[in-house]
Amino acid sequence: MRLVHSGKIRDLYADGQDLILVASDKVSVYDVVLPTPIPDKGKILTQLSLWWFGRLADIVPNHVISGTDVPAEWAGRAVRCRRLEMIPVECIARGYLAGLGLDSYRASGSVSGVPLPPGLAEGSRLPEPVFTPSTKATTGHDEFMTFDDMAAEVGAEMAAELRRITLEVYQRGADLAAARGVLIADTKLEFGQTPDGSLVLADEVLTSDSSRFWAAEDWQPGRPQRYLDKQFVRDWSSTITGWDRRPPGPPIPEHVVSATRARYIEAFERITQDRWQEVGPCSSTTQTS
Ligand code: PZK
Repeated sequence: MRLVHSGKIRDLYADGQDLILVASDKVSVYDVVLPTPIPDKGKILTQLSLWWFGRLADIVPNHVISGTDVPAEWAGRAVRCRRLEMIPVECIARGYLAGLGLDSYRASGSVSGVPLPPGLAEGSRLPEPVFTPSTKATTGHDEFMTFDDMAAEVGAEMAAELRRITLEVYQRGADLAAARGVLIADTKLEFGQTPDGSLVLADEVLTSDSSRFWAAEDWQPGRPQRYLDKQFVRDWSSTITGWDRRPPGPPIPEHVVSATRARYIEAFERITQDRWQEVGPCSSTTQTS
């Protein structure tokens, strides 16, 4: 299989007309990939993404061909998908204030040109979810663009359709997850087009790598929120003196790895209300205690 794109965490392969998206167990903090994997992370996020695609299919078609018809070595962590013409904009919806959205609010009172009310704090819930598209930077960090910037790039009709679908996907996902104890502060969606021009939801959806997941019971505006997944890695890494947050990062100790793996599983189980079960080439013959 031909590697067509290698990301920090995931890889994209071509298989005939199709693409195979493969999620690794790598984890990043402060944008640096650490040398120690979190066992099963790629499988957990892939299975969660597949679960969401099914839950969202009445809103928008998606690129998934199969979550099982993939090479055995990648079973559970790979998705066979349709090759699309990708839209060159990150479609982001935010329901809470964090990250670059918070930075932009502090600097200008707005995000992507959308004015927000005064007095919001880090972690505040927004009066209503906002669409904050950003450029797909080839180098460095993505930058917010206004709706008009986006319309100039993809056309006014397409921009309006992407905003509508993005907010609908976020609203559905955030409502469902919140009822199950997970706040989805924001999420990034990627779309592509089929040869006939219709829009298709691509990439991964509503995972903790494409979104901010917070445990609902710990949410408290006015401070940095605790992530439901990699908080242990962040907390531990902040105690490493002599790491300047540039690559290579330090190896993660075993107790942090296992606690972090448990949090990924907890997010999966809370949201899907299903038990995490290893999916793999021989899960039926894997020994369980
Ligand atoms: C596509 N990416 C981002 C994701 C990487 C890079 N269905 C599709 N058709 C065409 N292109 C893409 C997709 C999807 N999804 C996605 N870049 C291109 C990406 C994961 C790993 F290395």
